[in-house]
Amino acid sequence: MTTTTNSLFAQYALLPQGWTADVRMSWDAQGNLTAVTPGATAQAHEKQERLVLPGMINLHSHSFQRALAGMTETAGEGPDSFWTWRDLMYRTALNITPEQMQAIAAQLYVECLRQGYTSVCEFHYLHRAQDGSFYADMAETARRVIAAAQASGMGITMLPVLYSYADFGNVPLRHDQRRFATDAEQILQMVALLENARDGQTEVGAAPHSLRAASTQQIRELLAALPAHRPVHIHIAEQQKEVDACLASTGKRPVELLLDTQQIDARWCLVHATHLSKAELQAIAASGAVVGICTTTEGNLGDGFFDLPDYIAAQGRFGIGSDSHVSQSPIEELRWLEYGQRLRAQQRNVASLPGRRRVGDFLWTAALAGGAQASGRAVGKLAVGARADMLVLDEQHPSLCGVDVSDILNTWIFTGNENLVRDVWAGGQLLVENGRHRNQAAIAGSYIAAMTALRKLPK
Ligand code: NGQ
Ligand code: ZN
Repeated sequence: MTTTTNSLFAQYALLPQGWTADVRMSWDAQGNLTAVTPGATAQAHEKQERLVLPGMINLHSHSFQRALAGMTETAGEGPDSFWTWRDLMYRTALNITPEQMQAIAAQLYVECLRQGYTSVCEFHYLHRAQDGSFYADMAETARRVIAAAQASGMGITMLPVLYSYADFGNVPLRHDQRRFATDAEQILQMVALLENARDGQTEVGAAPHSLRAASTQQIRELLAALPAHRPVHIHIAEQQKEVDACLASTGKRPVELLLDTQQIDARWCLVHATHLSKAELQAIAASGAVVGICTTTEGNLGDGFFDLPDYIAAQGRFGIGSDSHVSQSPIEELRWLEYGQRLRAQQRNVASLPGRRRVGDFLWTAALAGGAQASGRAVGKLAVGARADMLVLDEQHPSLCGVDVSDILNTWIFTGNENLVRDVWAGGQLLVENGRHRNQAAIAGSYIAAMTALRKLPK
């Protein structure tokens, strides 16, 4: 097999040890970095950039919900809540065809790539047809979402979701949850069906939806047969009502119950984990699991604040996700993560530790590490063996022009609303150049057609 080598020279690259001068990155035909060499000399023939950093991981996405963004912001009879939003979300979920799912996901991934995400973890639970039966291929819709990732160039961790119950105590699913219905064996079948989709850009894990939707026994069954090292994600403790229902049904809080009944370790991503006792927070940090914080969606749905200061002090790992896609920007996610904490504590510069005082750098690098771990893929760092996932910032933009490299992340994350990502590489492919994605027109065309059809349906 012939291996072509590609390379990029960066005047400054964000390496694991920090911003580093004169770095040449080379990668092979599979899109994996084969050399990362600081202190190099640029060659006349090679592509040269000023500011290069690893692409961000979006560790929690329900791509179909992109179709709903902006459509749930009108007050009902009230009071509106996460639960009333969920009813509206289910209505959209019931209407979407597999083709539309693919078109919507591709558009979302293009938007995310252009803003600096190069990987996504897709928490995928829309498995069945509108009538509640499986498609001829049980993994039909998961394949559609993977196809969307491929068309956009986004790296993906597909997480087929185990979803059996409507609430604690094995309450049967509601009629409007029929497209989600799966048991552990069916999820394992899907994982097996998707085995041949796995490559450098695609991984497959699994996700019990929540302790509301999957029983302790089912989660054990799933974990016992899932191939080792595959990521496992779960929604947990996102709403106070969920904590109360869990206590009423089991006598334990959700995270407490999870920790008591499953082996929680570094393969796990606990999505939201908003409502934690001090002991639960310490236990998650000690477990090595990643918390998936989805600030813009948590804000949109009124979930509450994650206790970031105590978690950071306990060396807890976290990453970010855009979840319902009210935002496709990692900058907005990280900015509001920090701002939420400032508003809550009436303090400044919360996301920091001794020796890691630059808040923007702390947030970006912590979210890279946590996101990479949650994705189960070799991403999130410019190092040999990792994917060649790189962002080039627009160093000519007035916000960044002349800014010392050590202030770049703070400036980017806390200044203005223009997109400062100029070029994006994922798996060694140049996908976004001068802000434009190479397939954006065709993908937007399919998205608009899908949305036009969906909007014509009776509400
Ligand atoms: C989510 N909502 O998708 O992450 C959940 C919905 C459900 C948030 N709290 C979970 N962001 O479908 O019940
Ligand atoms: Zn979610």
